[in-house]
Amino acid sequence: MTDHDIPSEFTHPPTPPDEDAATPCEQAGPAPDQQGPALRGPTGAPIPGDASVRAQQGPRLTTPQGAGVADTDHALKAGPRGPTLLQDFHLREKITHFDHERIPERAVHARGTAAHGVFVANGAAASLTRAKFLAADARTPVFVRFSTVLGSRGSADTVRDTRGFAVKFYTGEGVYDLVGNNIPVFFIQEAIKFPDVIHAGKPEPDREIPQAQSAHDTFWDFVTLHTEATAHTFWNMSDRGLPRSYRMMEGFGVHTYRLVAEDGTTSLVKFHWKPRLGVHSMLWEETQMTAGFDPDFHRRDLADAIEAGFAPEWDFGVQVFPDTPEHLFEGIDLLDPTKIVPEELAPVQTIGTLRLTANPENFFAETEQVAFCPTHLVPGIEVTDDPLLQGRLFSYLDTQISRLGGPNFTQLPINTPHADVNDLFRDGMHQSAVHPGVAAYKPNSLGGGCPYAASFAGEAYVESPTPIPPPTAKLRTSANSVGSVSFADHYSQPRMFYRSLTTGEQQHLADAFSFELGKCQSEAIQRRGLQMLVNVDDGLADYVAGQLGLDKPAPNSDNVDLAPSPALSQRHGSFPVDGRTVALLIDDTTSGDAVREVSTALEEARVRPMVVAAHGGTIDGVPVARSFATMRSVEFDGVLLLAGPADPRVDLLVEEMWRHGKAIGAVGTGASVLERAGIDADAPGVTVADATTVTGTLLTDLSEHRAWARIEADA
Ligand code: HDD
Repeated sequence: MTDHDIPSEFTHPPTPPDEDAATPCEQAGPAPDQQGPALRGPTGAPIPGDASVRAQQGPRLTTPQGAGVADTDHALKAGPRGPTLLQDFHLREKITHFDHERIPERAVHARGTAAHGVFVANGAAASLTRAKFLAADARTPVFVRFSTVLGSRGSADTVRDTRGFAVKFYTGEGVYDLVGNNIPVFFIQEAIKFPDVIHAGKPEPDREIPQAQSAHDTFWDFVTLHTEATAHTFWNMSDRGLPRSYRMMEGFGVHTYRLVAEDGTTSLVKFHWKPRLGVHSMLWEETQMTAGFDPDFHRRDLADAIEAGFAPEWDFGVQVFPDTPEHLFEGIDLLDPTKIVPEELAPVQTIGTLRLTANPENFFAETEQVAFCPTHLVPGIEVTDDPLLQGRLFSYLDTQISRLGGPNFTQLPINTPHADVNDLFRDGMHQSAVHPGVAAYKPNSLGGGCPYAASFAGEAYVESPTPIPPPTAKLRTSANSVGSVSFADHYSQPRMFYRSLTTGEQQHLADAFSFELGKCQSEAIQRRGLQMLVNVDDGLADYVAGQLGLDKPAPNSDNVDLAPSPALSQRHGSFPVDGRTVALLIDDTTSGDAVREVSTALEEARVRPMVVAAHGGTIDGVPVARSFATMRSVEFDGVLLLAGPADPRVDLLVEEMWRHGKAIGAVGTGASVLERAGIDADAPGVTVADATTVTGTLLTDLSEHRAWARIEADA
């Protein structure tokens, strides 16, 4: 074949442009709809400047070595229809890189989402700890990752599960990681049992089902045999297992930690994160619908709220206890991670505030590659002998080495400390630093003796001397190894938790047990589940036994009545409505001005209006956010009916919002939807009036989370 037989589109290289012409990219430039969003730096703050500095978005496509690529859509072939040539290094490099794009997902907490923010200390902890980031007015950049525990990376957000709440503080004294959960107790007292509880909770190994669910035999087999899991199981079955939003979730450090003050005095603390928006949960039916309608609901909710300027905030607090050798407070063993200390006995003192202000720029680089380790500590914060925490001190570094491909994961930008690093660690997989000099050892003279040891009195991390209980023997049983009977008490705190809830909350918990145990195939496991329940509360066991069609067993443990802790219920107070969404239902006759007026009032109250209509596009100049084909009630916290289009999807929207206790308002013809659905216009959380009155009432209803009085007898 000669050159003139080859069609011009296959000639290689393509015909060069004339010398004076600009490069192809400069010729074309980005189209108006291809302009990138604002640039953000590692902390999420916008970077001013030219979009061409953004990694990978320079004007010219290149190979990884920087050679220009003219055609990335066609492989080099022997003739127009011939086989592909091995010589095409761009083809091979492009596909080889793609073949290696995935890293192992986290063994637990694989599904997560994260945000950048800032932590500001109020100084209240300054007398307790020498940690400088807790001194008055200290501001520390943070990266926070929220997660579910059991599901794979691609699983739904709204499943029933514990949620991870991991905070990385980039302090001037090194990175401090507080790797906590939204539930203050844990399934096990000893880390050695972690593989057991996770193997039981993860999908069953023969068919790998169910995904991201605890409603299956292996989970209930384990927790009913291993009764120290009762407390955590109760929290999981309660509304805490179904958060409405990561923004409305409490966080807990779970373990007791030790704070060390400047003068060496120590105290024991439990860490708490309290959301300014209140603790709020979804209803079970909502979570099921959302998992199908929008499996990314929590991820989207957090990112949208931050992008819209509704930075979520949490107060950081500590419960403080005297550091005694017994580690006991009011009879509660502080080294037992299956126990809480009620806030009524030890109030939570606020020591600072966390504010999440920016979304990650790249999910993989930041959210996926972030590596938390409970061993990332700063001077002034120490671990205790809690046997669960002690095992975690080993596990996280170990897992990062296999997950992130070697020991240099701390050099990944998201993990890089904001403090000088002079560790003398060298080489290893994915080493990206170019360390100069020869003296990677101590002592040395060739490096001028550097780095010097940090001073004990100043910046060094030095464990404070604490008494070690006399080792009488190597013991494996928890109760003996920490010398406390509290470890053997598995029911008094779940009972206290249950009795601290409102009747409505208790009913949710009873229904959750009925569902989960009902999904178990083994009757023996169901019976053990009832045994667990009757040891906590007779009425609860009675209800679930009825649902399962089994007899209620007799308790095999005494019911101990601790004082209820009202702080454990979610049903109190009213809260800011920041970032809540309200559907504005309109039709083709609705005036654009009327919609804009209501939207402005909602936006001024920091609520997000979303216009819903029969079709997309615009109506009288108002852009439609959701058509009837793309909306479902679970996306909204409230609805304002500005029109009453006759459509079964509108009726369904309002019926679901009614059933879920959401705020409903109607203006003018909008009231016809309520009439069709048989909804009482005077019911709690329902308002029919003029636009101004309805908007005001809707905001009040939103601040109370739901119209509880409509859906719960005792609210
Ligand atoms: Fe864990 C991840 C929280 C006990 C072993 N854990 C992980 C994450 C959170 C927690 C929030 C996700 C961090 C992220 O977003 O990247 N884990 C807890 C809490 C525990 C706990 C609050 C008890 C109070 N964990 C625990 C034990 C062990 C582990 C007892 C092992 C002995 N956890 C891991 C892990 C993970 C992890 C396998 C998986 C991915 C990772 O560490 O980075 O090492």
